[in-house]
Amino acid sequence: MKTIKSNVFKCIALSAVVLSPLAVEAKSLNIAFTQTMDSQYGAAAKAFQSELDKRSNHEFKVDLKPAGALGGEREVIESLQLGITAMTISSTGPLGNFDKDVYLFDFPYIFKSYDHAHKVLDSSIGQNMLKGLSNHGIKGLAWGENGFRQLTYNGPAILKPSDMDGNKIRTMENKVHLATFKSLGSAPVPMSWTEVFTALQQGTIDGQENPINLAVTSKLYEVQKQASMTQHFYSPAVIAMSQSYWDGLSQQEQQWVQESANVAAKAMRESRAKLEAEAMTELTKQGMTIHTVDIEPFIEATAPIRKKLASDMGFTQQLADIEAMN
Ligand code: EAX
Repeated sequence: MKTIKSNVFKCIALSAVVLSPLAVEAKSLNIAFTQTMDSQYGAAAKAFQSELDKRSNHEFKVDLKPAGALGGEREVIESLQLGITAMTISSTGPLGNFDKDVYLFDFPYIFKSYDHAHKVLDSSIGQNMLKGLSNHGIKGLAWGENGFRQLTYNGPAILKPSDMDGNKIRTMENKVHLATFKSLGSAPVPMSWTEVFTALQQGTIDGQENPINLAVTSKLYEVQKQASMTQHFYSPAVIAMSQSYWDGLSQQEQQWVQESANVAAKAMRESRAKLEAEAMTELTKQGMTIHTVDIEPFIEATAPIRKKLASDMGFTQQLADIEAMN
């Protein structure tokens, strides 16, 4: 009886396959990110979604998971490595914990402008960095953009490095960032972005640092009175896929994904530029005071830690190469 039954099932299953050769099952794909839909992350995710839909003739069902719906950046990267989440758009914040080569881009004041950063990311330095992620279960597709990071905080104005003294600033879970803030006398508190708003609201930290437009899209003006435009780190964003998900795609599908990621990276840079240009006016309107600061003293104050970390981590030559590309 059992055999007859299972043979019947086999027959039904087989005929379903034989009878519907044209029905290609849509591949579902989640893109996780911690920022909102109206940020540059949302712009990149939407661009990827529509581009892939177009190129693959609806073969992929792309779901956007904004605002930390699938966890913080560190958790999502782990989830990519395990093949649970297919894709992410993430800052490099926690990435150095998985591939220490990426720390190179997290050094303070190594990129002089957006043009300089783009030149480096689009050169063999940036492209080899993406390739290297494959050794860690992550397929690096393209460099999008988070932006230059600025301080937002409550308390006395920060206009020069010594004003940072004792400030409890949230940093990303990144040892280069932590060391930089400590060297300036600040008391950095590393945490996932998903916990930052509540920590600011409860006053367990005084401030945070991120591209200024994220203070608009994440409504940080509700809990922060001031901002200082210190531009201390340039923050790239990686558009990345789970290596095992990537390996399971056909060559044609991989090409569609890669091309769509390139379009998304471009959209992300454009969106960042637009949102950043509007941010100061919007934040002032929301009652924040924005200080433009002389960054030279900050560049000088971070010179010793830049030098020390570069030599400890073996990046002295790479930093010189980056500087020469300005
Ligand atoms: O990736 O954690 C952070 O501060 C990041 O810059 C932000 O969530 C975007």
